[in-house]
Order: sequence, then structure tokens, then C-alpha cells
Amino acid sequence: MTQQQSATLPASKFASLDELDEDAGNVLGIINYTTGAADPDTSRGHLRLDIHMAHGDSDSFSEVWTTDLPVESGESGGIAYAHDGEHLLCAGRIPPGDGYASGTRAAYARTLELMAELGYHHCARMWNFVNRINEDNADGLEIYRDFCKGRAEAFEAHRFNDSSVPAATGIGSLGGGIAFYVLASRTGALTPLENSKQVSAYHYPEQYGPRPPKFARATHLSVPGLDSASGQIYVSGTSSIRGHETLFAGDVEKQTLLALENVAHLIGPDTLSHHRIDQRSTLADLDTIKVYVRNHDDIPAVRRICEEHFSPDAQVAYLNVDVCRADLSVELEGIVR
Ligand code: 3HB
Repeated sequence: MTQQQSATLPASKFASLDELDEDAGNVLGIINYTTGAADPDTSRGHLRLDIHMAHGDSDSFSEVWTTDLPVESGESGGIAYAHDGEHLLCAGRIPPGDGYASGTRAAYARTLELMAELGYHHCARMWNFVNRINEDNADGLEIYRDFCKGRAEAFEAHRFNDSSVPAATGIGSLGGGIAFYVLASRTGALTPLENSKQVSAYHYPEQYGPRPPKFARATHLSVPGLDSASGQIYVSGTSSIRGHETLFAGDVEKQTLLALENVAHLIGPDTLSHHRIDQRSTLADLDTIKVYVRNHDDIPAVRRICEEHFSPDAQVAYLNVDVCRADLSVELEGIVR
């Protein structure tokens, strides 16, 4: 990738909390995967969001988004944001409650409005961290399904059709209701990618909830006018699902291998050429990878399998949290740069 191309695509990396320079001039946002939750904040001139995803200091880390351009930040209707004219990072939080659909609908609606107001129409990636994800709300609906309902309603109200939904993660967290953050681009060329071996999540049948999870399996973001081989691929949270069904329930090793196979197919030659993207990627090109593991004791086995497939230079974080379906033990995501 040339200097000129990379300057206009988003940059992120993982940093440990003690090596972080929060006041460095070129920060767009810092997402702390940490031991407590806090409302998103922009008091230091960039976006900061603390998500309760770590059990202690040893599994805490920060995801740092940087830019070459001057950053402006603000807050509107409970959504905090930072942007540089090319990329927008924004975040919100829905406090703990008996139900989440209406809070999710309102927060997502405000986020979509804000994106439109600020001129960032290409929504590349959303991350959603849902406390008590597999537990029921006050009406007996699983909280993940409740969240999906509110999200689908917000997308529908804003005429966000299935072909414009972003890549996403919807994963458990250790507290704080629902936290989310979003990456959008002003001029980037965005292509949603689907996996031919999986039913698109937005077409899942009703057995998985009243409204399907609205997300793309990945998005490809490139600089308009330059060849599409220069782009980045944002891979959504990916698990052991074929068609729409969970495979290998109870076998974390097989679930890890199938999740990896799904990602390999998604970023591989068949999928990319089908989407007219002139790029070839393998699991070794994936970076800033998050691997979510339901049972702490499974982490060593999952790590061993992942290390056989990822580049030794890739940044990989292992997080011990619940996954969106009770029969899934592992999920992973990353970015091809
Ligand atoms: C989501 O609902 O946004 C989602 C859930 C997953 C994986 C990816 C996205 O388990």
C-alpha cells in the first residue's frame, strides 16, 4: 500500500494501558477493554470508551485509533464522537435495565442521525457489548434478541436496508448494560461481504429471535479512485455457524477451527472475486484480532489453534466473555490491512 493510500484508511492498534499516551495529538479514539464500564467521553479531545470486558489488569488493553488529520470531538444526545473529516468514531451506552429494545432503538437512531448530520454516510463497522447477553429480559426474551429487535427497528426507521448494514460484533460483556461504538467513513468506497457458506445474518429465520441480527459478515473499505486491492477488510464477529445453524456445540476446538475456516473463506479469493475485489487475503493477513472465549479454561486450547493460523506479528487479544448464542463457545474478529 502506498503512503497516500494508507493515510486515508483508518488505523488502529492494541496498546497496554501503561504504554498509552492519551494526550498524543493524533488520537481519534481510545477504546479501553477494561475492568469497569463508563459512559463515552470526549473531555481530552478524542473519543474514550471504557467497556467492562476484562477480569483483571492482565487481560485489560486499549484499542487506539489514530489519524494524520486534526481531530474534532463532541457529544450529541448521549452519543460521543470524534472525527477528522474522513473518519468518524462514535459511541454510546444503554444503561442496565429490564429491557433493551427501546433504549437500543433510541441510541442507534441518534447514532444514525449523527452520522448523517456530520456527513459520514458509509458505516463500516459497529461493535456491541451486551451484559447478560444470554439471560432473559423482564418479558422472557433473551437480552441479545431484545437488542437485535431495537437495532433492526432503528435501521428500518432510517431506511438502512440489508445491503447497507455494517460489519459488526455482538458479544457478551461483564457489566454496564450495552456499550457500542461505530466507525464510519466520509468518502471511502464500502462493499459489504457475505459468506456463501452461511445464511446472511439479516436473513436468519425467526427461531433465533423476533428480528434478525442486522449486520454484514465483513465490509471492505477502500479509497475511491484507487484500486480496490488497497482496501481494508473489517471481519465481523465470526463463529461456528454453517447455514444458520451452530455446529459442534460443546466442542470448543472444533468450533474454533470452523470459525477460522469461515473467516478464511470470507476473506479468501472466492468471496473477494465474487464481490469484484481484486485482493487476496488469508488468515495470516488478519490483525488486531479479538478472540472471545466463553469458558476461561478453554483459552489455552483456543489460543494454540489460533496461533497455528495467525501471523506471529498479529496483535491478538483473548477475552473471556459470553457469546451471542448459548451453544457457541468461541467467536473471533479482526481487520485485514
Ligand atoms: C451482532 O449481532 O452484531 C453480531 C453478533 C455476533 C457476531 C457478529 C455480529 O455473534
